[in-house]
Amino acid sequence: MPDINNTIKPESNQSTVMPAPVTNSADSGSVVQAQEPTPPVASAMKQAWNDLDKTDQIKQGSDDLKNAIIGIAGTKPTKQENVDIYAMPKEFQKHNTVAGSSGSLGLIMMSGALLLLLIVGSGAVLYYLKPDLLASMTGMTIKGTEETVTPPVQTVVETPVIAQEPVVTSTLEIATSTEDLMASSTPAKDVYLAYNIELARVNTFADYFNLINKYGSARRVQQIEAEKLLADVTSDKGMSTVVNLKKSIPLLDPLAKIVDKVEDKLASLEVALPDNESKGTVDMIWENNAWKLDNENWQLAVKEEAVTYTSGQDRDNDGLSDREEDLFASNKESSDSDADGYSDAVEVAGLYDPNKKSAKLIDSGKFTTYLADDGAYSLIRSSEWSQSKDNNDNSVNFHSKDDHVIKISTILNFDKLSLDELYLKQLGLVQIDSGARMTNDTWTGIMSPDGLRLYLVSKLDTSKYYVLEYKVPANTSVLEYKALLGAMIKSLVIKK
Ligand SMILES: [Ca+2]
Ligand SMILES: [Ca+2]
Repeated sequence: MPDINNTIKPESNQSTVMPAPVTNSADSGSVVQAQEPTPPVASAMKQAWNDLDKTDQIKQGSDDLKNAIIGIAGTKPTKQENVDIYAMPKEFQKHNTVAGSSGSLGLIMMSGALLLLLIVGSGAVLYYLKPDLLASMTGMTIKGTEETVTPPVQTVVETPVIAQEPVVTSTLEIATSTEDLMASSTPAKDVYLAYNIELARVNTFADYFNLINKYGSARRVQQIEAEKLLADVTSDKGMSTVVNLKKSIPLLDPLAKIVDKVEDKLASLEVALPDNESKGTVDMIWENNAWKLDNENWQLAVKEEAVTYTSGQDRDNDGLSDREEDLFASNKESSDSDADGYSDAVEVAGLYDPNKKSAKLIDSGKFTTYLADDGAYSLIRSSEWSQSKDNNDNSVNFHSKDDHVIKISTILNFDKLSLDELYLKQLGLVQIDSGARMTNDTWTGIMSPDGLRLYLVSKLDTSKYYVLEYKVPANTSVLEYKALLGAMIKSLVIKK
């Protein structure tokens, strides 16, 4: 028998007869309540009813239940399809309860499903559209986004390495590295060219002094300051010193080949002039973050007029040309004019008068002593010759009537070169012929290979040097006054 005390919820979704709730206290005391069932519950009850019909075991129970219902209702429900009264067995009540609560549960589940869908959907959208955002939100690496996300991340990481690191290091090196400073500063070669050009514009010693202060190394500046004290720069001498200097340094042009070798803080410039004969070595030194001129040596091609010099006519063949015999008033027809046993040439070379025994040439009346303005030197000169000073190269020139010139120049030895160095430098030679050396009580000198130019320095003062040279007129190659040159050299006395 089914427990009539159970609460029965008659199904009535489709019923036209709805039994009112009845309390059968006399019979069973149970309360049968007919409630309006929710559609899913009705469906479940209907299924349960059908199941009751199908199951033999509970068939009887169900009939009893039907009868009980009929008893309660007073009428037997017509067995129409329209009237269905369902009672739920106890075991189904639970289901019913569950089923009844399944309304809110389903809502919760549906909401949960919607939420899940929303989350998944959002995730999917983010996954495809904003993977990096998703990754940052989740803190996870999104597979499939690695290829697209990682490269930008690497770029961000590498960019500072590639773009910033060199900038940082080079900036530091610019501030600290001598090499970089050298690289970014005016090259030694260009500094020298700038100096060289400005040198061409120098006209006074003051100009040159300023030029050296601008381009010279500390050593060179110190040197020029000493030279400034040494030389009377307001005099013609200071002026001629500069001119002489300018003569000894060629003006370079773009054709000059300059090879610079930089080692540490020294730059050596090897300069070759277009004539392929003159060349120079310039030493530049790195000081105060710039290239400074420290030294320069020029070997200018000596204009060797491919002239073969010949001696002047010497009728008596005594070593004095006929024109020299005229100067000395000696006998052109006799090699020993005074018949003292010494030839005229030997006497002149020894500064003796060839016309008078044991007489000095200086006492012959034909010669006088020339004393330099500053008293630095003295030598004999023919009274017959004219004399001129050339302030351009600080020289004194003695001119014959036939335009031969013997000149003596005073040159400051800027670089404090030895006589040998000076000689080699000036003549562009690599060695000195032993026979070229000459000496005197007051000086030492070296004669040029052609015998026409003597370089000499004082035994007392090497801050300057002298050049005594014989210049023949351009229109001749005859050496008319070679013996006279020898006499003048012999007479030269450097007093300082
Ligand atoms: Ca002669
Ligand atoms: Ca004689």
